[in-house]
Amino acid sequence: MQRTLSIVKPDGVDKNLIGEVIKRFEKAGLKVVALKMAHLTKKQAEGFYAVHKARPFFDSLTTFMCAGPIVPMVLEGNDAIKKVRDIMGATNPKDAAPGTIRKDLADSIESNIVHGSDAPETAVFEIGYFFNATEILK
Ligand code: IDP
Ligand code: MG
Repeated sequence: MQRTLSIVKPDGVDKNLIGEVIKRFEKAGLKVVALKMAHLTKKQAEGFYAVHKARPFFDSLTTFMCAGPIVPMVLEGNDAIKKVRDIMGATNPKDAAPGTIRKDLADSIESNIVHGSDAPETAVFEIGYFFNATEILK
């Protein structure tokens, strides 16, 4: 069993795709064990994406991530981190495989609908960024 953090990004919420994203995760056998809606400040978005601080797209990405509400969630299941990444597709929708969220629904490399943790250590940090232990189902 593994846990990972996913987020429906502001573009996904704006396009009424919260249900569509969750449906794809649930269909793959992943369990939603925590879920909320949030609207990040610029500082909070910068803290979440701190690993990308040196990247040229950091300011644009963090501005985008606080432009509207988001839906962070914790997903649990076998190999959850990889499963979520596979369902999301490549960062750039142009490179994403058919049938993935980003290929089917995303507009651009930045506005790509969904986030998913990329490793066990990042999952722990990212889950803790949004949820207390008491907010996650046992
Ligand atoms: P990931 O979300 O597929 O893990 P990362 O490389 O971790 O991709 O980048 C985090 C987020 O930053 C991406 O999901 C996307 O929103 C944005 N991003 C990544 N690369 C670029 C870029 O080259 N231009 C603009 N935004 C980018
Ligand atoms: Mg990433």
